Amino acid sequence: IEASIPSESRQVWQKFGVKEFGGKDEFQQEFIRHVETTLARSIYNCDDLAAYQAASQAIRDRLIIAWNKTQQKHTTKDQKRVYYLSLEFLMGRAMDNAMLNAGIKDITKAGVADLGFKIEDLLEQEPDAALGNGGLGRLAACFIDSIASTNYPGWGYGLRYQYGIFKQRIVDGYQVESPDYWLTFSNPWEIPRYEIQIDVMFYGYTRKYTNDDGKVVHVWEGGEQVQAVAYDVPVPGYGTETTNNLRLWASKPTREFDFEKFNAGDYESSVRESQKAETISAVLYPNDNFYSGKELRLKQQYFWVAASLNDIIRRFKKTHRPWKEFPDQVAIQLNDTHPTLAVVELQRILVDMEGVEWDDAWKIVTNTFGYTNHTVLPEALEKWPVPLFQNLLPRHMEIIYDINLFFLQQVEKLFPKERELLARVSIIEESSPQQVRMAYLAIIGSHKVNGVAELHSELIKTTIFKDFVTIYGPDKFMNVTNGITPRRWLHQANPKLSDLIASKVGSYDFLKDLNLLKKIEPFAHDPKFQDEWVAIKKFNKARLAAHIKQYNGFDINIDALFDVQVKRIHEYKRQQMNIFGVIHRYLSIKAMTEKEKKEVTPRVCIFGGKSAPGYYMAKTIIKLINAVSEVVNADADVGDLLKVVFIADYNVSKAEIIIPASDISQHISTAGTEASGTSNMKFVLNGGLILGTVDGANIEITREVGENNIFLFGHLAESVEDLRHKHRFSKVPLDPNLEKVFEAIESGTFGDPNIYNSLVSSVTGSDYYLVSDDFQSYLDAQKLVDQDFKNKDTWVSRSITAVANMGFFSSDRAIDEYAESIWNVEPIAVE
Ligand code: OAK
Repeated sequence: IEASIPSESRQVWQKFGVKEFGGKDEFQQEFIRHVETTLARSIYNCDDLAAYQAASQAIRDRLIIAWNKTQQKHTTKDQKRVYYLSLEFLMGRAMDNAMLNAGIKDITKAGVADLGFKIEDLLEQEPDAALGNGGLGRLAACFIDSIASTNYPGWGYGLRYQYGIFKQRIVDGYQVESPDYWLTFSNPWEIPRYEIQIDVMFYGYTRKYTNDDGKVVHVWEGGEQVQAVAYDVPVPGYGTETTNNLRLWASKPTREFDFEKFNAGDYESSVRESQKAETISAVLYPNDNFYSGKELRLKQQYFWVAASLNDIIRRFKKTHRPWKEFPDQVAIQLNDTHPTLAVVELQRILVDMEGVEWDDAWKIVTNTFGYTNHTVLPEALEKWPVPLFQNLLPRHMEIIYDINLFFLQQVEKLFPKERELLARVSIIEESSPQQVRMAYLAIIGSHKVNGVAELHSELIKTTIFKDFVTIYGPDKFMNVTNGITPRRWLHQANPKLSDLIASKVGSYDFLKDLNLLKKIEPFAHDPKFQDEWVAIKKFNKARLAAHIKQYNGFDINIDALFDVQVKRIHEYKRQQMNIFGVIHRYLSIKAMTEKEKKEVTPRVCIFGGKSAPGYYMAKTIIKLINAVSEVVNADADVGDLLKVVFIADYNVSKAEIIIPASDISQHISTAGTEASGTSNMKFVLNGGLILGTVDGANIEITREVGENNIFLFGHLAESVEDLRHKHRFSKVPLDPNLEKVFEAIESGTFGDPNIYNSLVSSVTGSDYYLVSDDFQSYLDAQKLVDQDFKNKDTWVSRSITAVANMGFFSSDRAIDEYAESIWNVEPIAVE
């Protein structure tokens, strides 16, 4: 296009090329221009919302300029790029992050202040982009921040849900969901690309014919068409010009509506088809670590995968390279099995549309993809019923059968006569109906498979994917321990701590090279540094207390120990064990003399998290927490010694307030169940200590910060199977302290005990999550926490030492590992 513009015109273009605003004045000019033109408002009706929108527009313009530069640079350099395919991106708010990463926070803050606004009030106007459930979606958000910040050419691809994760309210102690329509006031952080429209087909039938060259050609036709429209979200790197892209797809009908029906007066059915198309990207499925085999979900997956691959291939084709070079130009990472259809879709495009031979195509496919597993929980593993699959994607089903056939032939050659092995590793599970095992397809279609923490990566090799290690050898399987972005999770969430650290490190370079945190370790026992450290924690606790006052309506004592467990509610994460522990504490305090009470370490036990709407047990846990909160907080015998808080609607923005305020946070999953956890890293990075099981990344955190700076308890992963076996085949006596807790529940101390029957019997019965087995060890660890918290000096030095040793958990490090050992991509500097 540029070449078509005559050279004298090009000079005009260059003369007026848009520049990024420099200082405060230029920002203010842009701000006012957006108020008056983009928003069509004025000084007389510019409220906080309008001011937020105008400031966002000004900042977004800046990002777009950097985005354009970056894309031009990446196109001319023409190096290999990485594409991160994730059905979830749990981004949270964008404005503060954009200001920080672009290095314009001071300018904008001062700029809006002159115009009569407080930056904090404007930031509060932004709704969270909550396009994810929990760990997997938030990891994707941290990863794209790091890919940009470390200058890798990389895009995210996802879905533009109109409704993100539901909003949670607590009514009468129960979770009540309402829709999260986050796009009400338009979204300044996205750029609609109405010109990028991709047709996607579902249903239809297949046929084959032999062409003039005697080649068998497969055709898929006659299905329903929908259109994917691109929305681009700029992803600015921190301290670099690199601004990458997150491309989210929205579904649109191919025909607006059926005019014939419309003219015949059948208005309703004339728009029905268009409405059906739009539902594809309408809503995020609200399950975390759980598979529910709904057709619409499979539709979402194919819609997104087909649009993304089409886009990637279009970009590749512009370089006029032969197909065999595709994996030298393109790396695609599958964020769990949700995008696994991409493996099949690429094979289909190569073989059916581009005429590449099957074996050559398959080499291209497997060299392109990498697969990350995020869970070993059996209920989370995706398996699609063959009939449903076949109906929706008939050609893909055929290709899967062929992939499976060739794979099983290869296995048979390697391990002749091992019939059972063949059945075990087949992509098709021989159940009724048959099922497509997506994880197996992802392994077979990728050159690398990784877990997300050391223990987890070992577990997948020895349990769920054991046979594949036998077949492929161990080198295909590896570990990349998760990480978090220190920009959002330290500097943005805890600016005071970030400033204090910078005063000792000598700069903010630790936000790019987190290992520099080591430089604060010598100050762990420095009284002045300790005082400042303690004051910041206190400030953050007061900030959270104000939030709790506003939303829960009561005061908490900020000198008490803040004990926090915030994450999705799930039996494996064991919030039930936590609340049983709280009940135990309550009963103990009730039994104390006034003198004994003087020795108690006051605690505020803080919970937060959403339950999947259909997850009965998780909802019961929420109800119990709220019931206990009501009783305990109103009990004058207890006073300030114990308070219980449930913070409703836990999300990224609330995490940014809650995490910096914790003294202790709980990561207490049954050993072997939590793949990694990432909030554990966030809490320690903010100076809180962990009370946790020997699970997920807790293990590596312990190695980094030292055993003295973490409270570990509970059975190890290797004992879990035996313990479960015991529960199944004999009567294991209940832990005596837990028995007293259950007596209190059953006697009605926390309201109608029948509500909790199934929750209690899940423990008194098979106790699959080993709550009773770990309970004594949990209480012992809690006791140690109480004692150690009294010794302020050692507590704060442990907190400082822990932070100093968290460098490893930056997502920049994780991304470098992916780039080096899976993607083979190199960074590109953008001036
Ligand atoms: C969600 C849906 C399906 C499968 C897994 C998940 C998921 O969120 N897994 C979580 O991924 C995080 C990022 O790797 C881990 O830190 C969590 O431990 C894991 O539960």
